Amino acid sequence: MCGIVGAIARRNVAKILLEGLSRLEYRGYDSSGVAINNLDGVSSHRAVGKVQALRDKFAVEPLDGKIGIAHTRWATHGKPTEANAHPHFSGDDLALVHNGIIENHEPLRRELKAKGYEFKSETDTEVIVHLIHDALKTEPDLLKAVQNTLTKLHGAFAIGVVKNDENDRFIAARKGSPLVVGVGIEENFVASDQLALLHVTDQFIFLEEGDVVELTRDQVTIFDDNGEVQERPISVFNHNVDATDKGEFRHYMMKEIYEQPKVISACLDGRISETKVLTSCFGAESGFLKDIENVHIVACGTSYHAGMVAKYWIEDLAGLPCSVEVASEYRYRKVAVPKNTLFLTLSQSGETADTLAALRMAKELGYLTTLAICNVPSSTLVRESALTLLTNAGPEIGVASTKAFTTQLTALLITSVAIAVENGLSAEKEQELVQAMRSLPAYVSDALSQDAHIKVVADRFANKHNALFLGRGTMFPIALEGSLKLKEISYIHAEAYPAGELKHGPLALVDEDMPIIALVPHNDMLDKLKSNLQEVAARGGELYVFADKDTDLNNEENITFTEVPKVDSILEPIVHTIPLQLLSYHVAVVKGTDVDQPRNLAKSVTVE
Ligand code: HGA
Repeated sequence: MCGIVGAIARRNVAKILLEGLSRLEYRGYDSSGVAINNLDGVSSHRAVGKVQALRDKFAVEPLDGKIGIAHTRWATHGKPTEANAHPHFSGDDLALVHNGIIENHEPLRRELKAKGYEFKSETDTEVIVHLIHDALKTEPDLLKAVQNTLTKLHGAFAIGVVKNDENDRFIAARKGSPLVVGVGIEENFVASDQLALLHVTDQFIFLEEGDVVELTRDQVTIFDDNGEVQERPISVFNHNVDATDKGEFRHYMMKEIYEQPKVISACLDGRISETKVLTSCFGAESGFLKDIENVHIVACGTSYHAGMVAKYWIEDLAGLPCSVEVASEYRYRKVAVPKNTLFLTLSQSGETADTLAALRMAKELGYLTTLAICNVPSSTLVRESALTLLTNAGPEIGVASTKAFTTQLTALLITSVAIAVENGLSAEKEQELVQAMRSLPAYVSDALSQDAHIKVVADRFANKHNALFLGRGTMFPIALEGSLKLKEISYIHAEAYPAGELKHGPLALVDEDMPIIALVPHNDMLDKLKSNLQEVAARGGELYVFADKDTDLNNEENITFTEVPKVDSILEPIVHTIPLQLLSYHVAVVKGTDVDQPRNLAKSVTVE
């Protein structure tokens, strides 16, 4: 979602802010803006479109100053226009950037209008800056005026505030949206994500819910939501994982697809031996595994699809009931929690607003414990969960998730086997599964070798408006994920169905124009799926089959066949994901869409 950067230094901060925005652009990219405080007051540039449009304005009219705030927007309230772009002002001297949603903005707007404030935008954000301005009339200290204002806001926010006569500090705060402080030498920063600041520092402080922070050049003072000063630890970023460079690849998405053998290895590393899952990977408290009687998995989007695969694994291997639910539904209903239920969340960023809200709700509901499978060690989800299994995928910049998904699946497989071991899985079966996992990176590499063939296949999708994905068993969630990927980046309408559901409705859609993408597992579902394919072929549907060659589907007429390596069936959902990622990628490239930053989407969904 939106990205915020703020800086105070002894040098001009304009370049620092613009570079920070470019690094944050994956979060939101409909408009951007910067406000810089210098001795003449606060001046600003805002522009619709990508950060380059803002850079173009700086090229014509540079801004120069030693304190500034900046923002890249993913609109929630009001169209992506220049008037709605942040920073927002109250008068000429007070400017603010905001990530989040102010839920009570309507009554606040009415109150402020009654006091004579004029609104220049349609955003919920603008109320905050006028409220601070109003508070300053009775409380001239900017820090206190901000603290007083925040008590009036309902919803989620991370903010940065500058004022023209404040030449030695700026204020930032967070509640419900992420914000990190970057600590430099005689300069300090804030940002929505530490990636935005890696060009200026590697020392970070992760703010807690409700924190307000005063940043001067030499000091960072953090106040909790009771106004008490708090010391928070500084973490040092490991530069080996700064992957904000595309390398030889044309898009981040392709780079991230090709990183999968390496990051799946990193995810397995230290979590399995030659024969066993090493339960120490869940932390000192791995004793919880033997008490689990149920599992509830809650996630959003691609992570939800990973959770759906895990349901098959957990029920099959451990024989325990497992339910999977999207977080935006879970958080707003009354949930019945059976005794000894593990609450498991999945999120790439660990900042997904709905998943965090679900976790906070679950913590009140008497679960056995909470486990987060997440890619970002410093994220709120990790900090607020009792246990964590990191996916170790490294930064994922492409909006369409690829390596985060396959490493989530890998982490879920480790978790499923660990739970199963406590529920009667034999040592031989555990060893067999662990051996299969050890070969996973090599199979994923093999799957990537179909890239050139898939590129040719993708050409045939360029003029399609619809596509239907079919799978059975663990391949059904992979079909869902494949169709989501195609929708997200190529804007082709795609649906996914369990293949057995075909004749209960979707078969009506099948004609010569409809490509059907079938994921064929090589297990006891094979013959059933072959029958489903016959049903499609009989109606003239164009069949694209992804299967291993021993399925004997490669020589069938009317089938475009893509070979997937033959693997142990437990690995099939992970290995079958690879060709679908490549297909979506190449279709998007043929169609000329913005692969890494598809329209209307943002990487880390930090608002509801
Ligand atoms: N509500 C504000 C900020 C949106 C946001 O944080 N998106 O991620 C707006 O619409 O400008």
